[in-house]
Amino acid sequence: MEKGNVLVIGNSGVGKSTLINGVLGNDYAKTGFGSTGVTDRLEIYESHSIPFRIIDTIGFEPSVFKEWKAINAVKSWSKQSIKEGRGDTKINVIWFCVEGTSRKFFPKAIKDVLKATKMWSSVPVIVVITKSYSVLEREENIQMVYDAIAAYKQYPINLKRVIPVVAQTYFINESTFVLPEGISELIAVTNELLPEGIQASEGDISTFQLKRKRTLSHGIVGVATTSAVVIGAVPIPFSDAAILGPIEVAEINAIVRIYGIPQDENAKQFISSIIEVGTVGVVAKTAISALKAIPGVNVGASVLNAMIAGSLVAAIGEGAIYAVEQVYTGKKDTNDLDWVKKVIESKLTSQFVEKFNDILRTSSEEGDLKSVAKNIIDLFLSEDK
Ligand SMILES: Nc1nc2c(ncn2[C@@H]2O[C@H](COP(=O)(O)OP(=O)(O)OP(=O)(O)O)[C@@H](O)[C@H]2O)c(=O)[nH]1
Ligand SMILES: [Mg+2]
Repeated sequence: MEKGNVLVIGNSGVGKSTLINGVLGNDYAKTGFGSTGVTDRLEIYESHSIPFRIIDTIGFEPSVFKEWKAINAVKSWSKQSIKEGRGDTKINVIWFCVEGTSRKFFPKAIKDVLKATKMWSSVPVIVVITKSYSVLEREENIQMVYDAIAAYKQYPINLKRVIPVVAQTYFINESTFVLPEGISELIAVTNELLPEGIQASEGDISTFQLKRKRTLSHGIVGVATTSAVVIGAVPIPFSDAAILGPIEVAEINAIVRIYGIPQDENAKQFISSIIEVGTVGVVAKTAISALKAIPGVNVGASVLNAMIAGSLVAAIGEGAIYAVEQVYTGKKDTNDLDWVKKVIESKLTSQFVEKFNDILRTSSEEGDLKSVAKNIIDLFLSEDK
């Protein structure tokens, strides 16, 4: 069975390392004595008796910089291990530590951690209230944690449990002390959550990767649109759509590469179907004639041509991203040529003319080409999908 990974985070000095010692039984983790024992990078602990690794992070200082240092350390750990051929370094459960003795700082501490861990939004989280020495305050502290988390809806987390813990005997005086508590509950709940956590991290990673690919593709379409605007502004005696062929070829090829679609014969056909619709296809030609015939246009002929060229390349790029994403996620296949043609054609029909009208309306008379390109990109690529 796959060994899970538990990420332990929380402000500096809340007791993360002490907690880990409490869980692992032996003195695996370094704990802080004064300023020298502060963990200054990731420490990863394993024990034969427990089916998960525990990752101790550096404390979250109030400075933004430190916050990112801890999270970046975790990210590069994951990346590095995947490169080395080990795929078992995703975060499966988070122990999010807040200090029971300073509960008035719960909201601030919780906000910082929520922000930093937003890339793991579906990973199960256990909030550990460390140093829960006061038995009387425990219930109230649990409620305060729930309230603080509920106040930050913009950073959703998969909160599963709040557990007050004393990791090490706490001496009030020679004869009065608080015994360790909550550790075995923490281990049991973590165990229970591991299967779900292993699935969740798969999901988070693929959503994250999909978003990255989409952002990169938007960048490609932006560049292609800008080139099309520049080319379109120069009067040329050829058919407008065909002149954009090379730009579209580069655009679609780049998108296909970003999504890692295998470059086989099917993919080549798939790409040429898209280009065909955008260059010599009837729908593209009809769209262009429609745009040229819009009455009462207050921009010059060359700016109008620039807008048409840019819009065409942006619309095709947007359609291509959608189509390629369907292939990437396994919903469609590159040999489904009729389908992909329809997708691209649909991007060039009524919606297209509508968007173009918006661009016309928002562009000023003198309309420099840069702002024309920017308007087009914003309009075609801004919708949330
Ligand atoms: N007695 C007792 N002391 C604790 C407990 N938890 C934390 N402490 C003390 O609190 C101090 C800080 O604990 P650490 O575990 O080093 O805190 P940390 O979160 O790892 O701190 P950084 O590594 O700086 O981020 C140490 O002096 C611990 O001994 C506990 O449950 N019982
Ligand atoms: Mg520590």
